[in-house]
Amino acid sequence: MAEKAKKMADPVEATYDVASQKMIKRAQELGIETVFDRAVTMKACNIGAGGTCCKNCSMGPCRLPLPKGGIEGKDERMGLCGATANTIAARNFIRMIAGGAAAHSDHGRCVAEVFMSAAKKETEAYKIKDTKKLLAVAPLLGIATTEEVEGEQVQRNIDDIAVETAEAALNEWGKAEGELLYPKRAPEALYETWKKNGVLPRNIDREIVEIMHRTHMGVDQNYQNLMKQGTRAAIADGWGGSMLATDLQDILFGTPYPLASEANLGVMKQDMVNIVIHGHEPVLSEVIVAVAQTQEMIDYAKEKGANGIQLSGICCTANEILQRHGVPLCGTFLQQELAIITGACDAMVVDVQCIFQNLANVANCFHTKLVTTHPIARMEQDLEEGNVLHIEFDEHHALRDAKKIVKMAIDNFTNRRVEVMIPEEKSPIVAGFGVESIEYHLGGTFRGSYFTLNDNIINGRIRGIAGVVGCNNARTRHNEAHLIVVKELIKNDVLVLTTGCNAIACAMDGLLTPESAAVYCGAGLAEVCETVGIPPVLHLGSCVDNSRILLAATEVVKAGGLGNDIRDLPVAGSAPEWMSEKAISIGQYFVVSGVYTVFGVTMPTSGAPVFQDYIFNEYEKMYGGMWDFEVDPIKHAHKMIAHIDKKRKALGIDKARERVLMDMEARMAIE
Ligand code: SF4
Ligand code: MSK
Repeated sequence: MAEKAKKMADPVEATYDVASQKMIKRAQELGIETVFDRAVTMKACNIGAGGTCCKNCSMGPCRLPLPKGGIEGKDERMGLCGATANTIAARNFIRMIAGGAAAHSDHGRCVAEVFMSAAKKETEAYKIKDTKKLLAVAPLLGIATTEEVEGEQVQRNIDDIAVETAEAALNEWGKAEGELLYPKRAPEALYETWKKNGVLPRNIDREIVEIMHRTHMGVDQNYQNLMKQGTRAAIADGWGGSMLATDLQDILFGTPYPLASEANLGVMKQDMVNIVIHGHEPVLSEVIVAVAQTQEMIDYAKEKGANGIQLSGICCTANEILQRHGVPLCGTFLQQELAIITGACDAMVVDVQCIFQNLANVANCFHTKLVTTHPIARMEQDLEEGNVLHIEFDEHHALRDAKKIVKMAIDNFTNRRVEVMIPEEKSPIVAGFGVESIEYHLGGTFRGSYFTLNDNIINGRIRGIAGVVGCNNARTRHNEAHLIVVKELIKNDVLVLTTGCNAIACAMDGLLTPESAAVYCGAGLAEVCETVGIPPVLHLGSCVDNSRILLAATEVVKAGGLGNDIRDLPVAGSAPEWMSEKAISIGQYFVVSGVYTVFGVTMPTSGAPVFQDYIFNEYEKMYGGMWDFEVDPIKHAHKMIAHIDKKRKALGIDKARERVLMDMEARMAIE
């Protein structure tokens, strides 16, 4: 009997991006299966997607499907132990927060440890680069930057400040007493809201561990109480682990400043050694960037017949090395397999998070060396002979590790065995914005303040600000929702701040250029962007850099004229194609910081309507922000715009938006 042909993805239905369509087709021609094909052949479970499948003990899994036609009267669904749909969904939801907060925060801890080595001068690979930022951050962790000498305040020794800052930062993960320090950076009203609701985090690790305890079989069975703990852990992520990661990375590697680069698979070069860096923690990739730029390595690449070394990145490590060094973006989360399928990837170096295990299978179809580098993120295959190998990174010999990896990639250049096919698509971009550079660029006449940004919001040129972030999800067309949501927002004069894979999607589509303002923006936003020369979509970095969005919102509050708290601002959040537990943690800290936040794809609360109503509606009274869910990207954007308009109305600045273009006759009538 003839074997039934395996179902494969339709490349055009699978992705909005033309380069990716070409590469999916290429993979299918070569008989290599990708995530896009598996998404067609493997269906997701609706009960799990709705949040009501519990497997927290071995009497389960207990699956509680939502009855057709919804719940009428009392919801009598329960698991064997009696756990209700609300309890199960809330437990699952906060376990996702724990996973996300742990990932971001452990990333932060790793950076803090490297920071400590650098401060103590135990490593030659890392040095404190941004002392100005060190002096700004140290007092936030309780470290004095000046001392009295002969009756005068003078700056303390910078090395002492660095070591004490590292100690204080590391203490935030496990201190025995008190509360996390960074939430005090939030607007005072927000800090008081957290205090009133009893959700101020004690330390980062404790809040994550407590989630695992509370959600163990037979512990916390009250969805509101469970969410209280989820909130503590989410704040410990956004205003703790992630914010520390961002700050310490800026001090160690430099605070990003706008720079030009390119994005999409077309940044790879046939005649060069291609090293693709993928993951989240930039500690090793920072050194790889430095080593790959040395004359010694460039000469070695030339000796092997290449014209040089082309670095590029996938996912958030990509965003990190882009924003500090201008290294081009190779692609988003869903393009990781495709980068290898070009046949030109001589080495892919991965660290932690968002790395497909299938990369090993794809790499073994080519000459590509797939290098795992992190002790906590290994692959089954990196123990075997073959293309997948483990070179464990350690900050004390980071230079040696980076050289070994770069040299190995160069040696591999001559081993390419499949015809190279790199799609030509790529877009120019301007990336690397942050709290500091927004202040500078939108400072207008009064450089170095947020007043001009606020002024443009008040006068209605800028209708509001949206944070659009998050992943790709193979259950939905790659990049489509990202781009429709963002374009609809900027068309309606909403300035977009972006991170993660949304930032890469926008980059690939040309939205990160100042020129895109004239093409896509409403008249007000276009005018602002053209005047100051910024894109309407500002790249703020990686997933941990969502903390930059929180701090930018705090600066807007401080600048005045738009209320006393983030909840008063005309702002909204969105993750149109989310997939990661980290996205749920980010969503939760956006929401409890006062930001209305809409998710696309699926919502892991939809199977428990009472619990969902709690975080979609009741939350607004408690925190000012609330969750929402909308798959249709146009409706998704308009829900955000409606919220922005609601806030403008509450602030009494809704009239300013109704700007009328007057002709001479009308002007004379006024005079
Ligand atoms: Fe089922 Fe309760 Fe065990 Fe969950 S904890 S699997 S609902 S018996
Ligand atoms: S990389 S977490 S797929 S944004 Fe940060 Fe992209 Fe989401 Fe990973």
